Amino acid sequence: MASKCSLLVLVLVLVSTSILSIADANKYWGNGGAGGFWGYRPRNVSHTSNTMVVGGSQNWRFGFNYTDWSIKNAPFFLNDTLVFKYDPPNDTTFPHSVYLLRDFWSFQNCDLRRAKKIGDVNEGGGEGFRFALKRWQPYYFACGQRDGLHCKVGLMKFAVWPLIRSFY
Ligand SMILES: *[C@@H]1O[C@H](CO)[C@@H](O)[C@H](O)[C@H]1NC(C)=O
Ligand SMILES: *[C@@H]1O[C@H](CO)[C@@H](O)[C@H](O)[C@H]1NC(C)=O
Ligand SMILES: *[C@@H]1O[C@H](CO)[C@@H](O)[C@H](O)[C@H]1NC(C)=O
Ligand SMILES: *[C@@H]1O[C@H](CO)[C@@H](O)[C@H](O)[C@H]1NC(C)=O
Ligand SMILES: [Cu+2]
Repeated sequence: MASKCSLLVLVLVLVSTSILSIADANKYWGNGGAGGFWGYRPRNVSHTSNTMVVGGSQNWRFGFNYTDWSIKNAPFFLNDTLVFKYDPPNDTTFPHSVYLLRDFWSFQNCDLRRAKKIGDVNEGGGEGFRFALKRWQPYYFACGQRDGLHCKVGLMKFAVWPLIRSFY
């Protein structure tokens, strides 16, 4: 009899815990599904698009791991805007730029031969160079300075494939 009672108590505890966790999960998922899902970084879902400074407070510079940054700041959505901030060159600062590489192979190899320059060395000053992810495609970004050295050695490259927001 005693053991039946404690079994009943145990079952009740288990049931109520699971009800509580379901309620918690609903609260968590009830934000439209755009945040928190599968470890995604929660976002302000009332925004239709986000603007992000590439590299955060590190801006666009030699030696910061932008692959790592892009993984930690994923996912990106269509119409999100990336902002590249880099000082215009002078006697003391090194120039940077922003190129779109053509394909994964060029991205892997930092091959700039057929790349498209989208932000030149003077465009990263002030509010920075802004680029909207308008299309559902992979974007391969890289700094084009020193014939790929900034991309290769300086880690100034990353890839993003923006998601369609309404699906998430
Ligand atoms: C979300 O964005 C809206 C509109 O910009 C703003 O009013 C609101 O305070 C934001 N909410 C959070 C939690 O940041
Ligand atoms: C940059 O970050 C990526 C992802 O976290 C990691 O795999 C890679 O080893 C890092 N590269 C360097 C040179 O630290
Ligand atoms: C992106 O923005 C344009 C206008 O700037 C709009 O026409 C288009 O529907 C938007 N696309 C998405 C997926 O939000
Ligand atoms: C070069 O640019 C940096 C960053 O904008 C600035 O701090 C520095 O004073 C500039 N140096 C010269 C010589 O203009
Ligand atoms: Cu650079």
